[in-house]
Amino acid sequence: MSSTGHEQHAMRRALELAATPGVPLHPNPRVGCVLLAPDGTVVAEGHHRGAGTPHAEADALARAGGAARGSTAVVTLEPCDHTGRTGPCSRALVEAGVRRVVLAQRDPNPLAAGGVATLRAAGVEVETGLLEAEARELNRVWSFAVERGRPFVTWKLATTIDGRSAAADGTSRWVSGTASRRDTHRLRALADTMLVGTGTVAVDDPLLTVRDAEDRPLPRQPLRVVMGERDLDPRRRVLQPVEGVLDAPTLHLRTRDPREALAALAARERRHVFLEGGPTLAAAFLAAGLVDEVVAYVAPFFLGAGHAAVADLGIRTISDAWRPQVTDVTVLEPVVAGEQPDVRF
Ligand code: AOF
Ligand code: ZN
Repeated sequence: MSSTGHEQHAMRRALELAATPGVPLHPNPRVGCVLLAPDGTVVAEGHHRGAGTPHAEADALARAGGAARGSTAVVTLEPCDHTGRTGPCSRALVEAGVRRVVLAQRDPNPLAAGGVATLRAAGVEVETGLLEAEARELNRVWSFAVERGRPFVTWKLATTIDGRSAAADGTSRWVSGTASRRDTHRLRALADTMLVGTGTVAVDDPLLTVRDAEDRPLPRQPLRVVMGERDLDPRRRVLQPVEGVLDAPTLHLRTRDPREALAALAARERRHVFLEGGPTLAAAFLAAGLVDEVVAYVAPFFLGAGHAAVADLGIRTISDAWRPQVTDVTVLEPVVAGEQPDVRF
């Protein structure tokens, strides 16, 4: 039997619940669940609120109480089959007397997958793949990270039109304007890890926090990670605690190898690295094929000299260029007509 109209409607609602604002993005996926009575009416709704809290199914079952018996659970992810921070949802659904389960995305996490088999073995009818593409998109980065066993890497750079990230004297603050700085903080907040190299810490002394428009740190901060063999000066700002924010201390990974660094971060359940490193670190990740997304801020200036955003990648001919696919171009600062020559991007 394929899904009913009620179930399709419920899955759209479950996707909405999963995307409830304020739910932490990582290390767990966003998941929503709707329990339907046999006549298609809603018995209860639930969603996951972050690692360590009940899963979406358990949340909905708790709200439904005895009314869950005989219901259909419509859930955006395959019910888990493992005891992690909480118990297996497959067993909880069976014990609550749920008769049928309709799910969107199979669980790509090998530690938790297997719910479908357990449910079917217990006589529960299971339908998979309803609105699967939407569910996958909702947890795009999480799915990537658990499938590959390493975090997704977003590389952010800010350059002039001629590809300079700083002037010859090292000054760089003006390269990214107010709008791009704000946009950077918006994107940092989506990641669970900020990564730079020891060189950037020595030269730029960044804070690597997520801040609001008034420059105040937000309550939830990504883990700050510095990679490289060099010792760090304990006075650097990245090593100082963030006032008013409880957070893990900055992690210093004494490795040069991006693959090793990502493995160490995967072991800490990190799903999304925001790479703001200097040219050496960027080149190392690019050369290793470990950049999954690029966010490039291009400031409408020319320098003609100065520092490059990325070090030598060994590319000597145009056909060997690294060519990521362009998916979005946005003008962040208003375009003002003036006396200067026009630039068209
Ligand atoms: C969630 N929320 O609603 C569902 C999940 O460590 P645990 O016990 O929180 O388990 C996390 C895993 O459980 C997660 O990676 C995913 O594979 C599976 N299902 N997780 O966080 C949920 N249904
Ligand atoms: Zn679960």
